[in-house]
Amino acid sequence: MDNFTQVGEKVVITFGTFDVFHVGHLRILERAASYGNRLIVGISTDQLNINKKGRPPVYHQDERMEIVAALRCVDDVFFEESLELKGQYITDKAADVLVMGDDWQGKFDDYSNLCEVVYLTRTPSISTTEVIEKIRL
Ligand code: C2G
Repeated sequence: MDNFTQVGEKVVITFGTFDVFHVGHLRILERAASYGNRLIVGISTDQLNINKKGRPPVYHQDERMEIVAALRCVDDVFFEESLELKGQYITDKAADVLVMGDDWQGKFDDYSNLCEVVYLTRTPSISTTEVIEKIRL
């Protein structure tokens, strides 16, 4: 449990890069928050993105974190340094529910021994890649 979580609160955790923040990001965070009383968000570091996608995000990790932390539905943020540490983060934050978009469907089922695992439908027709492409045109 982190220092700010109160006993009896239902803690929801989710993870993401949230680069070039858009309405799909906002909607999944708002829906994730509705699964409990407290939403904690792991922001993928720039290095994790370089390892995963071979390029850094458009926005620096400190800016991505600042944007997500400012949202009304978000209670706390931290950096996600590695995908393999997810179980550790769930335990450290005493999360009751892990929420992810369904592009990750089935990928985190192993964590169901630590918390409830929920996949939510992605918002159609928007992604960071599409926004970048549109700006380029
Ligand atoms: N998302 C969504 N609808 C979209 C786009 C994204 O619901 N149109 C969701 C994704 O499913 C994800 C969250 O928004 O749950 C963050 O998306 P990304 O920033 O693309 O996150 P990603 O790079 O997939 O990082 O440990 C997991 C990773 O850190 C997730």
